Amino acid sequence: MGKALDGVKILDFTHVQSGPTCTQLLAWFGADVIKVEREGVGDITRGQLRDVPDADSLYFTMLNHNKRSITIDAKHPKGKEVLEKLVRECDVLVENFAPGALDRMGFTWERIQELNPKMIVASIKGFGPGPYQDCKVYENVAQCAGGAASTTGFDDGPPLVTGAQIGDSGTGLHLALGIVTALYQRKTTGRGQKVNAAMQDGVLNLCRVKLRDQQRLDRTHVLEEYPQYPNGHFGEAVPRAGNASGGGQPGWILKCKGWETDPNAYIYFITQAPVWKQICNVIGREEWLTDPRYATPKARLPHLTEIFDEIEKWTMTKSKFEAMEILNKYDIPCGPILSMKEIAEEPSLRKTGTVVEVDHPTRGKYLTVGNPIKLSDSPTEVKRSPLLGEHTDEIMKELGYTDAQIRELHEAKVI
Ligand code: CAO
Repeated sequence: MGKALDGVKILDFTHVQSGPTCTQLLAWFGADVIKVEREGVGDITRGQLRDVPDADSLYFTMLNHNKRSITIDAKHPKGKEVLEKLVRECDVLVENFAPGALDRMGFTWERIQELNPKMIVASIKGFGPGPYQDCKVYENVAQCAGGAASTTGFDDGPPLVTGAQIGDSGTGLHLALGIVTALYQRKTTGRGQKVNAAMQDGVLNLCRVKLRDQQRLDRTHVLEEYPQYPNGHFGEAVPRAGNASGGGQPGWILKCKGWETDPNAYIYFITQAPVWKQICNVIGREEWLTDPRYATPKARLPHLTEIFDEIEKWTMTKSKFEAMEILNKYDIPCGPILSMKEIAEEPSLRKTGTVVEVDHPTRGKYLTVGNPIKLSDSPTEVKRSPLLGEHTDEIMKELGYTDAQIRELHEAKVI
């Protein structure tokens, strides 16, 4: 079966996590992704956090599936010639260098347009135009500057970053959508365009509901679904809401049987209004149904802590999976706190290709997260990441270089 992006050629100048996430997605949808790496060095993540000596790290392998690797010294005149050929051949150039690095290499937007007016140039930077536009940025900087850290954690603790890589992988996902949109628009305009995704913007987009709450707080000086209500203090900015659900359906993380020794024996419990009756019945608090302090969602808001304490008395008598089974029967929305170990071993995730085992020539078998987006006509087959420069000769031949020229460029360490 063909793939959705068959025929699309990507010149992949990305490194570390944000850009590689984007191009990996495009590769999974069938694009030919040619990853350009520095001769002899490669993407810095190949050697970072290694668990197998001399083998590409999981950091690298898990972000660079289904790509081809070519090594080129982009600052050598002969290397630039190779790159110019690639610019002419490809549909999209994706990069996440520090601000200005691509220009310093000589590949300005104007130069790329001269070489290939149809080329789409997609970039991730830490910040958009403004006071921080020249800054180098990593994941947690973006989480802090995008509003995630100030709104994550507990009221009495410091700002917290989250384990979800919303700055890197989140922005990569945003950029991928920008690229396919630009490819679609090119069908009618015949022209390429610039696609920019700033990590601060990507994080803020994912924190949209907190900007919603900021404006509600400005107007009403209170956020009734936050744990600070009714006894705590609201300042000028949206506070950290602990494990509150952040929506119109109050929720919290509750202990389950075994919590004393298992750090993940917890369940997320949502007191959705339509199933309030079922919740009261399950935990044996039928009197709440008629008590005016608990009868309506609005009346319950000042009592949420007490309500969750009562529900927790029930969840503590069940394992998280037993609680799930009982609550699901009544359509009560809840979710077990799953450890990475449990996720890695979950058979249903293996079955859907969300968790995939891949074999690699130097590191052996490892698990990775497959494509989370499933297209019925373009199924994803996860192929191992390339070794450094594995496809250099193959790609050079496709560009029309002879064996003798390729040998010469190898000897000069240009490729
Ligand atoms: N041949 C020759 N030179 C190459 C090359 C190649 N194939 N590939 C890269 N280089 C050069 C670049 O041209 C650059 O040179 P100059 O500084 O002289 O212009 C140099 O390598 C370093 O590139 P960099 O500044 O992008 O890399 P860094 O490790 O110093 O910074 C990072 C990394 C991620 C902080 C920075 O790239 C960045 O801010 N990127 C944008 C935001 C982003 O994507 N961050 C998320 C990263 S994932 O957590």
